[in-house]
Parts: sequence; structure tokens; C-alpha cells
Amino acid sequence: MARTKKPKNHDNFLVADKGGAPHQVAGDAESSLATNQGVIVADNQNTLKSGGRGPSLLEDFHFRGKITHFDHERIPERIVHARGSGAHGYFEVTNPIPKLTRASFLSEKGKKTEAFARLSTVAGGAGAGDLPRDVRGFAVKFYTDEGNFDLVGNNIPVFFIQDAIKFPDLVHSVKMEPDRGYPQEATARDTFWDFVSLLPESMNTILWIMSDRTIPRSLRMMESFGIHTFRLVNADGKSTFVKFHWRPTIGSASVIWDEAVKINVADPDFHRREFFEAIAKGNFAEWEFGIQAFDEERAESFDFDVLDATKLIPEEIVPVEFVGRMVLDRNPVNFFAETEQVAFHPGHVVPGIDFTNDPLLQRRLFSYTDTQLSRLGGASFHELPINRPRCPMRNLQRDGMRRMDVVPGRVAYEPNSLDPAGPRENPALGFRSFALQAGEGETGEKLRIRPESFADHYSQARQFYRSMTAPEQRHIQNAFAFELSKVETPAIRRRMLGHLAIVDEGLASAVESETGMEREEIAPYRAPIDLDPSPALSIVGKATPTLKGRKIGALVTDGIALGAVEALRNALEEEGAELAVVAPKIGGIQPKSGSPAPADMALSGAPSVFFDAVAVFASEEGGRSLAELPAAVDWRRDAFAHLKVIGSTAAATPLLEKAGLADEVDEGLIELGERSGVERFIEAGKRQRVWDREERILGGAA
Ligand code: HDE
Repeated sequence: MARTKKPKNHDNFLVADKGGAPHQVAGDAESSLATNQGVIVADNQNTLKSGGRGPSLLEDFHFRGKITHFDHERIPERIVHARGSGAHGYFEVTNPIPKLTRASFLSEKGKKTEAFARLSTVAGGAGAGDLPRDVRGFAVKFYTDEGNFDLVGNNIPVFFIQDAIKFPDLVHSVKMEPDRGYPQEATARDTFWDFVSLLPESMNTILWIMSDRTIPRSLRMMESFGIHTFRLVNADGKSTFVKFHWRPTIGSASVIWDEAVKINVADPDFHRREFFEAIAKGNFAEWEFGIQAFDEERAESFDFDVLDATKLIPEEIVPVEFVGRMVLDRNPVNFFAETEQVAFHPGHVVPGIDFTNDPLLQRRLFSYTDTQLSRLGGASFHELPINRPRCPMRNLQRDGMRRMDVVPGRVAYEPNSLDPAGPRENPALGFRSFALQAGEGETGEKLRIRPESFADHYSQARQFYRSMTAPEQRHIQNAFAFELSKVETPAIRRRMLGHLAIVDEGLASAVESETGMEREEIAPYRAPIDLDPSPALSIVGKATPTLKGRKIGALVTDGIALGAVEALRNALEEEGAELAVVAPKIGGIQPKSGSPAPADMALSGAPSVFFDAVAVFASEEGGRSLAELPAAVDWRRDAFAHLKVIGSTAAATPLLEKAGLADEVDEGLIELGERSGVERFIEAGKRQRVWDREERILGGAA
């Protein structure tokens, strides 16, 4: 007969179970833990069992409630843009534009509107790394006094496709492959290049994707764009075409590809962490908001169709006028409730903003509500606190899954005479769609065609490439070579090289030489024309010297004089930059005099790729011991290879020797011990990278 094994000492058993991990017990009802039905929980450490070692009991409603909720904690992630960071803030008008739009949030100088922004990658899942080569989403919800306006844009001004019917194909080509479940977030693989090499309309965007724009240094340092041509409509019903722009006030900057790869491993949350920490410290994220406004006649004069989302309007043709600024100054208190549950939609517009017939925009107007239905579990997602309009809102829609509002009254229809105070339409204040006259190409026939005016796929790609500075062109060449080298099917590589040859012969031959491949000849449907270069498209070319928002790493050793580090810190803080002290051990260092000094980060967890510029402060003994630390040698060597400004005290020389860099001299390598060393470090640091060094390292080659 089986013996029933009982705990020898029931009391001890409980004590061991409960008392092993100290936990707190509430004194009154208010501080008590409760179930979702409001019943106070007596024991949150043990499930209900039949006897101490017996079977578990199904009636344990506290456990079942807790685990059921846990089992459903994740909601379907966004099929694109799954990984994002959000922040609250406000939009403020600096230059009102009532002549162009009746939108009240743009009507008065100084008017402030609450805003929430979510900045995202596109391809990876919610848990993917922050620094793949990828487009970044830039979605802003303006809670205006006339309803919510969502500007759902990206950090590059053009898109891959002209017609929304290709969107699922595009996304499938860059998502995990269905049989193997990888790659998580990379474009460097066969499926993506196979698809785009068969889709000439993607070429302009492909050039942008291979540029440094897709590996931003920080979410706070990205330009962003509404992409599509929208309409502004004024109080007289006059419409003006418009493109929307966001410009970061601390300038745009990107990392170098080798840094992106290393950052993704060393800190997959690099962007998210920096964004959250900066806002928490009061270094708010800020953008100027600008428009390119033009009328229909002007639109006719362009070399491309303004309804084609694969094209941009160079600023040299239509300048950007700045009308406001957005400051993100408050982190979410609950990531899920706010950043995850926020629901953007390009169709959320307010009176004074309207759509054009851009076929991509038109179909987005369908897709976003549809996706929220499954992502947020029904039609009531507008009631979630993050999505609710801040202006009064009433209508006669009722019921549905997860309805939160409890609306009184018997009348849920209109017209009605039973509820005279109920909501009614308002022809004066309400949204009226712009009465667009049928224009050219809008014949009313039922067709599946692409207009001729969408047929030039290469001119703007060429213009983009030729508008780049030498280092930016080099990075584009390198990016193509890297990505195509990851493509296993030679025919796809050759096909892509064929497209590049149409874009720019120099680009194609550089990539051919780097990949050791030859192109397949491709005949374009329409041969490109030479457009004037647009210097405004280059980040490096238009960068203004600044250290604002930048982070500088100082590697320190025992035995140094702390005053020198503090002098650098003060000088940096005056410029709006931050200094992080990195020591061989997290416990910090023992300086030459005084008490031990703490470190912000340990060398093993703070590679130099985390910083915009670096400094090494070593004592004689410390310099020798740094040279024995492989992580310190990598730190210094990487900082050099990543074109950073590097300050060093003389005693750091053994480290330079070990890194093989003792003979290097350039304007970014600064002796900190010398008089005016800090000043020179700051001046060089403001220029951010030492581009000439790259040319020297590579011998001028790509
Ligand atoms: Fe989106 N896109 N998209 N997209 N998109 C989504 O909506 C879609 C496009 C953009 O932080 C989804 O709520 C279609 C262009 C951003 O929550 C989905 C097409 C641009 C975000 C969707 C496009 C964007 C999304 C997935 C082709 C730049 C993230 C989750 C017609 C102007 C918003 C969601 C956030 C998200 C569909 C093309 C930007 C599935 C069908 C072009 C920034 O509805």
C-alpha cells in the first residue's frame, strides 16, 4: 500500500515557506493587496492546497485571477513599429498660419497643445535591439481643442512603395522568414533584397536606407517627416498642399555602422535608455515643426508627382517654414498603458487638415483602425486614457467590447426629440472634407493602374546620392557592400548592382569593387534625369557645431588628480553635454588625494561606442595598468576608429602604444594636460567626428 507522506512538522513547513523570504503585511484596508474584485488578499505567498503537500485546489480564486491576468499580459504587438519609446509633452505655435489652415492649434502665437510622441523601429519585434539599420517611426498625437490630430511619420522623407497593395509584401520581406523564424530585424538578407531589387520604385528609399539616417545616434537627434503630401484648408475653404517636417533642435547625428553593431550587443536598449534618462534629467527632447507649403499650380511644375510617396520636394525648391516646436518633457509612468496602448492613425485629422489622393495615404486610412481592433481588442480603444481626446466628446455610439464609459439615457439615435440636449451635428464647427474637383488622371473609370507621372524611379535616388558629402557617400557604398555580402543568392546581388548603375555609375563600381561582383544590366522604364543636388539632404553638410545632448566618457585610473576631470565636466556641462566617469571597477578609483571617487560605469560594461567623444585620465601607474586591460585597449582603439575626438593625459601613452596608435596625430587627438587642452577638446568635440581621419584610415578608399 502506498504511504501518504505528511510533512513532519506542519508549522515549521509553513514557517520555512513564508518566513524564508521576508515580506510585508498591511495594517489597514487601504494599504492591503486586493483581487480585481476588491477582495482583500490574506496570503499572496502560497496557493490553496489540500494539505501542505497535497493537490492544488481549483477554488483558489485569488491564484486563478492573478495567473489569468498574467497569462494575458501581452497584447498582440504592432505588426510594424513594434518597438517604440514614448513621451508626453506639448506643441507650441511660434509662427501661426491662419491664412493656410483653420486648425485652431496652429492659429495663435504661443498657443500650447498637449502632445504624446512614439518613436519606433519598424522591422524588429517589441524585444528587438535599438540599433538595426532601419527606418524609425515618428508618430505624434496632438490633443487639440478640436479633436486629436495624429501625424504618423518616419525619420526619412520618402517611402518604399507607391501603392498600399504592396505594403504586406514589403513588410513580409523584412520580417522574420516564415520557415526559420529569423532574422529578427535585419535587411541584410536575401528576402529583402530579392523583393526590392524587383521593385524599382523602392530605389529612392533604398538609397536613404543605406545612408546614416537609418542608424541614428539618438531618438532626440532625428529629423522626421510626414512623407505624404497633405492639405491645409483655411477658413475660406482654400486648400494648400503641404509636407510636414520635424527638425531636432540639438541637431541630427548618426552612429557609424561598426558602432551600431557593437551598441546593439552592449546595450540593446541604447536609444530607449538615452531617451528616457535624458527626459528624466530635464534634458528634454525638442523639435521644430515646419511645413513646405505650395499650391496646385506649383505642384504641376515639379519633375515628379506630389501624390507619389517615393518622392520628396527639395528644400531648395520649396523652403521649410517653421511654425512651431514640440517639447517632450515627461516620461510615461506606465509603458504599457501609454506607449503600448497609444493608437495612432493618419486619419485622425482636425478641421483645417485634409488628405490628398496619394494612394499610399488613402489606404493607410483604412489600415490603422483595422489594426487597432485586433491589437487593442475591440472598437473602444479611443476610451483608453492615452487615446482620449482632451476636448469634450459625445456621440451616440454604444456598447462593444471593453466599453469603459457608462453613458446614461435612453436615446442612442439621431434625429430624436426625446433628448434635446443630446449631441447634434454642427455644420459651422464640424469637419468638412475638402471638395476636390476631379483632376487629370481622375476619370472615374474603375482601374488598377499606376499613372505615368509615377514612373521615374531613379532621378531622386541619384539626386540623394550626389547631395551627400564624401563620408556620407562612403557610408552608403559600405552599407550596400555589407548588405549585399549577406545576400546568399548571387543573382540578387547582381540585380541590385544593376539598379545602382542606373542611380550612379560611381556608386555601382565602388560596390562592385567591394563585393567582387558584377552587375546585371537593367534597362529602366524611364531613364533618370540629373536633378540639381540638394545640400539640405546631407546631415554632415549642414551640421552646426554643438555638444548639446552629447555624452562624453572619461576613462579614469587610480592616482589621478580629480580636479582635471572636474574641469572637463564643468566645461562640458556649460555646453549642454554630460560626462560619465568610467573606471576599471564600478567601485571607483582612489585619486591622488582625498577620499575614493565613485564611477558612473565600469569599463567592462561601458565600451567607448556609448560616447560621442572620450577622454583618458591616467596616472603613471594607471596608464601602465590600463595598457594591460584588453577592454581599455579596445576602448581607445574603437574611439579612434569611430572618428571620435579623444583627449588624453600624457601618462596614458602606454595605452596608445598598446593600441598601436602612438604615432597618430590629427585635430581630434588632444593632449589634455596642456594649457587650453580642455578648451581645444570642447571645440573639436563640437565638430563631433573627425571625418578626415576616416579618409586617412581608409587611404581614401571606400
Ligand atoms: Fe504605417 N502602420 N503603414 N506607415 N506606421 C502602422 O498601425 C501601414 C506607412 C507608421 O508608434 C500600423 O498602429 C500601411 C508610411 C508609424 O504606434 C499599421 C502602410 C508611414 C507607425 C500600419 C503604411 C508609416 C505605423 C501597425 C502602407 C510613414 C507606428 C500598428 C499604405 C509616413 C505608430 C499600428 C505607432 C504603424 C499600416 C505605411 C508610419 C499596420 C498599410 C508611409 C510611425 O496599421
